[in-house]
Amino acid sequence: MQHGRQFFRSSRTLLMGILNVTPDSFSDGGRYRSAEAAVGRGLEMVREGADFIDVGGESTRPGAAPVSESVETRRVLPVVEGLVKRAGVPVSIDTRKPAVARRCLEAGAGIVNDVGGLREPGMAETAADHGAAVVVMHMRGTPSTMQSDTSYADVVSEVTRYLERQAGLARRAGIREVAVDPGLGFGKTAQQNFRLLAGLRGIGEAGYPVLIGPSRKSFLGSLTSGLPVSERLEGTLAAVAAGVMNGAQIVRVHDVGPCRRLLDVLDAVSEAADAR
Ligand code: HH2
Repeated sequence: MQHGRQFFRSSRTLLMGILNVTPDSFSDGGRYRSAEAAVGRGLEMVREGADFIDVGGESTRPGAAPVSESVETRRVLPVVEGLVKRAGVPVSIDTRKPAVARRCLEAGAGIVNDVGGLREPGMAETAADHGAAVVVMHMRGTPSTMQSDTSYADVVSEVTRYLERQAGLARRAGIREVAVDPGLGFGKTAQQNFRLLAGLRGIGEAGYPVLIGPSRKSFLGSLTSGLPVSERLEGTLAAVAAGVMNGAQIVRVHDVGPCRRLLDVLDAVSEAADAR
């Protein structure tokens, strides 16, 4: 239980380190074959400067096959338990399933990162009952269908409206802390992802902290002839910098050390601007 705790308010930009314990995530799938190895990577990310560790047990890359509740729970629970004991930072559970979220919250996770945006019945209540903070992300449909319709009249205003509606639902369910996320790479063209990064101020206007997750995603490789995942660090850092300068307060990344060093400089510049 994390009642009373504030996760998303900080004078510095917050960094969420990604820990996928899946065989098929697009960039780190299959890397951590035991819970112990995954916990070790989580602890390493804390040393590198992560403020939260986000544990995921189901890949949400375009076209990914869904996994069952029991498989997902078996993947994430021992890792969440290990990190709650040892990490010293809040643990976030990246899931669309209320039952998986509940098991992890009972084990001491403090944040539910829901790429389904609280659409699953019972998810908002589960988070509220455990005093969890929630990240509400925008995605049309599901990971298996999301790339089939990428037509938006105005992507920024449609995503903003959706996030405000789902964040309002979260507050009415009794969730105290809500962050909103435009869902970069989730059912959007490369151009639409760049438009969202440019339009983050509008998304943050309702007052919810904004989280972005551009890390290593394919839209960053799309500007050249298609950079592979292993060559998207600079693109990730550029997207993070642009996002933070446009108002993002939380960033979700794989490459924690380089990103923390980037954020330290950005935060120092913004502090200097405030001090003038
Ligand atoms: N992106 C992914 C997963 N979870 N959560 C939030 N809030 N925002 C995101 O942009 C986001 C997310 C997809 O990336 P990754 O976890 O690296 O890959 P996979 O889904 O293949 O495991």
